[in-house]
Amino acid sequence: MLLASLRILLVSILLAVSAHGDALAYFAEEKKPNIILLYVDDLGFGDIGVNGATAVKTPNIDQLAAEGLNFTDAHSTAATCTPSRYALLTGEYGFRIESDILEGDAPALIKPGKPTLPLMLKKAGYKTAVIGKWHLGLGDGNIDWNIAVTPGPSEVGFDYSFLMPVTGDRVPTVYLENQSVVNLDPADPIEVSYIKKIGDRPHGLDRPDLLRYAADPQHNETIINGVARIGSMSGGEAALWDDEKIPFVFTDKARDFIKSSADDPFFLFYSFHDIHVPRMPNEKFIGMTEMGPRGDAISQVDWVVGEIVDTVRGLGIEENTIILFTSDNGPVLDDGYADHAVLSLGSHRPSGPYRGGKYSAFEAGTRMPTILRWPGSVVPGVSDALLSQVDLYASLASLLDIKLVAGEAIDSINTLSAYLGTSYHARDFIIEESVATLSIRAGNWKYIVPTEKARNIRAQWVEKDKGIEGGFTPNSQLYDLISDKGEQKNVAELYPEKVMEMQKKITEIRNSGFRN
Ligand code: NG6
Ligand code: CA
Repeated sequence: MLLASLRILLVSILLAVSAHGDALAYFAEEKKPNIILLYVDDLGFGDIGVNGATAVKTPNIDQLAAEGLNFTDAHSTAATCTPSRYALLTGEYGFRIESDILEGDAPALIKPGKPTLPLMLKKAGYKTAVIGKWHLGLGDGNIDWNIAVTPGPSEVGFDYSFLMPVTGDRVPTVYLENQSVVNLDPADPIEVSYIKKIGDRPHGLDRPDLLRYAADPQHNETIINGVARIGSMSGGEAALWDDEKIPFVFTDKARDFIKSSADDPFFLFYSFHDIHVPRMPNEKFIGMTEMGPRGDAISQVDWVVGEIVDTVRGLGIEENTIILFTSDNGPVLDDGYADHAVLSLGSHRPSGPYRGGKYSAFEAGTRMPTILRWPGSVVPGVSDALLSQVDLYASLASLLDIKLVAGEAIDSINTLSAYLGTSYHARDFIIEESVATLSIRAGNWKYIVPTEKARNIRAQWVEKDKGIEGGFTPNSQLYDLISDKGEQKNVAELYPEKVMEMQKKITEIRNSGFRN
């Protein structure tokens, strides 16, 4: 206990004296901390107990918050998966490469040679792994799923990978271990097409009678395990995953990796498939909430968190392990499948007090549940620092005394002291990407860049088909989050100078990056 307090004091002093929150020489003698990033898919700010969830209990996540720092204004970079993950791993916003939600056969988005977070950590001596959903593209544009798929995680810095290649609602529905399909029978090769129907598996459009959940027109191709997916897939019968076992499979792999790495510093990017669609929680969790599959999938996430924490505790490496829990984008209800997510919400608000959700330009698109736990080094509490996931790169580099080179992670700023809670100030500005436009936060001001709805197909799709408040309008929108957390009152006309200032700042950032 005393040792732990001394450690916290030491970390605080080192952060305070180093001019820019730079290197902790401290680690020269101490062991570098392990880093576990628990990255949930589509989990909303209000979906965890500690942030006010009412219809689902998340005891393990709440415990993590009780023993760590709970952030109330921490953001993913985007309101969808691919650009959020791209920014997290490269320290560069997705809009710079116009990244969008990728199809299941899309080529690798992070090109070999690009500086990445795992490569930076490898320079500091870390063993690195990604386990879970990838959705960052694989291969070079013409994937043969029957041989090792490259480039992929190993080409961008992961020593070990165990992947769901895209999303649960896209084919191929198979795991890849170190970039090769697990359990592939060479006599039953896999083929995938996003253009035409291939093979004998029925498609949802033709056989709605075979479906567990009714699906929208995009989720109406290959039926696997009673669920119609996006894309057509033939072959690979022995390799198909079992949706109800995905979290167990990922967690077993994570346990193995943690155990076999306990003597090295390691980085584990644990990328959940939950609570993305199709939501098919294991029977162990069915009925744990009255919210249906979406709520039960949150219980399943909470269970995984407990398992990972127990593994770390069991190995006696708790005080040397940073656990960062967060999500890639805001919440969504029926996202293609009628899985009753809309019903039985009661007083539960997936977006918490914020407006919008996944895809949206409003706050709930990117304001993520975020908890950092590092026993003995980080004082438990609540932080309202304006934090962005894009800064994890430069912040961890600073923690480990790795100097970033010119052109590396150009949007990533060292906000380590805010991550570790020795300061409650992180960013003056952050950018939030949605599917149709960019927003900028300057302290508590929020500005949404006007967008021509009619010209943007995805924006139309979100607002019309999904019924999600996108916030995409042809007019400037300015909100004062101090008096108007829920972004209800557009004050752009009252503060034309603020609007101009925000527009200018966005242009500046677009042209040069945050760190220049
Ligand atoms: C969309 C899918 C949606 C989801 C999303 C990706 C349709 C109509 N919807 O294109 O179901 O898969 O992509 O979600 O096709 S994300 O969290 O990975 O960004
Ligand atoms: Ca997501």
